[in-house]
Amino acid sequence: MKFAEDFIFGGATAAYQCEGSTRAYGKGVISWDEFLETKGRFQADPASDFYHQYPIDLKLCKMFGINGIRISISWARIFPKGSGEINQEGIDFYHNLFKECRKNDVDPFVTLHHFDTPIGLYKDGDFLNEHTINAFVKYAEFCFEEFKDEVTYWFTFNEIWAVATNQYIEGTFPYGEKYNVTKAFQAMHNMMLAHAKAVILYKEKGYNGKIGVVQSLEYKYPYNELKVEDIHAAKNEDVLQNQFLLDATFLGEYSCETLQVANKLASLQGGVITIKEEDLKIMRKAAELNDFMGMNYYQSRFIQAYDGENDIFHNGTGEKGTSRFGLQGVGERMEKDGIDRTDWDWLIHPESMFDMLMRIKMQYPNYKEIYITENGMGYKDDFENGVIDDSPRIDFVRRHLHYLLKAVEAGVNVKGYFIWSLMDMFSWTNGYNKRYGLFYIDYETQKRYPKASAYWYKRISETKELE
Ligand code: BGP
Repeated sequence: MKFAEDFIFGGATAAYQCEGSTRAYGKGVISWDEFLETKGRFQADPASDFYHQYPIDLKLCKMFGINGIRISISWARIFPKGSGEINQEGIDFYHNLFKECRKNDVDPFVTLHHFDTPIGLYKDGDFLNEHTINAFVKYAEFCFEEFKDEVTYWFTFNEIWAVATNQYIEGTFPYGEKYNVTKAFQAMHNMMLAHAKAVILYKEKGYNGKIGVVQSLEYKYPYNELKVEDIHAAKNEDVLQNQFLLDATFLGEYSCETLQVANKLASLQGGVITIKEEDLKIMRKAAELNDFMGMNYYQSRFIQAYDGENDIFHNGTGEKGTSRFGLQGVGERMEKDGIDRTDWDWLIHPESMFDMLMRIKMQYPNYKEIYITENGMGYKDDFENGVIDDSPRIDFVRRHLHYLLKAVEAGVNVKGYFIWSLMDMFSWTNGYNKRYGLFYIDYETQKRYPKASAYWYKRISETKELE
């Protein structure tokens, strides 16, 4: 099993997590700035100081065989208030960044929204407010035109599910709201509508590149596959995280089964999801125009039926065994014998990535291309005189790449893999002790050090063979 000659061996980043300079160079305030300040645990400054260090990071890409980089544009660097006046300094920054990508033969895969809504729009309801949808489409339109000669691969959103669940169910993203399943569904639908509008606009203007969306998927298995209640619970979670968004992406509408489960879960809380026929018309059109889907894949879940009180605790420190997830009427996430976890309780279950890729091929045969746009392992790296032996991460990535190749062999069109993350960076709900990078960052000096995984990744990219 070998990787195709044109396979992308990428590294992923996101503006707010790596750029730093969050209140500098004309950038507007975003939802996270105030949220993190209120929490007082950590800030996104200077993070990996990518705003200044990007020439070094791109040089490292070239040296280490990394031929693709996921970058997100910070909406508030372009439109400090979300719409209206532009910030030329921000625009110039991204022009320079894309130039540097070309110089190093690294293809930029660019996301327009990676969790960072400008504060004014956020305060007015974020994507639950139609105004944000319209502002997003205008921002997208501006970027498509401004960067048309530099960017070939566009993603509208990063992880619509993560936005919805963390803002409205788990409470770990701003607004910090919990257990509101209806708002989560509504936000997902509205963001998919915004995505659809941006896709149609991109295609109607006849630009030369490709466009899609990044979804975060997790295979949901019943904890006890012989128990009908657990099978239902796994289905609930699957619709909530996967199927609702996959339907929206590839069908542009929701299947009967999807709607039945979604409406049932919303109605348990007395809520109603509003989906208009005119929205579906737009979404159906976009579903045909999408060029690819980005799939972020980290773990699977084993779910059992749950009727207890809502009880979610997020392990944001790396104290293994502290997370809990029980959502009344939906399900409870369980550990599973024989399946190891990271210190943040993420199940290490690479074969589930194969199951998910196969499921997409079977259930949505009109999908065109898939990129694994994030996969990687959060780990407390040891730094010993400049040497970072991160063998558990190598093992994690190797096993996932193995199942990726198996899926390709079984006929799934996977065009590339972006490790999360290119270098260590700020983690939204964990701060800085959860490292993911191929390159270690000493946050005091901002010096970069290749980890063992970087050397390993370079060999795979050069030989196209999995060791
Ligand atoms: C994804 C996000 C990334 C990144 C990654 C790791 O959900 O798209 O931005 O943060 O997960 O997650 P975490 O930092 O919470 O460990």
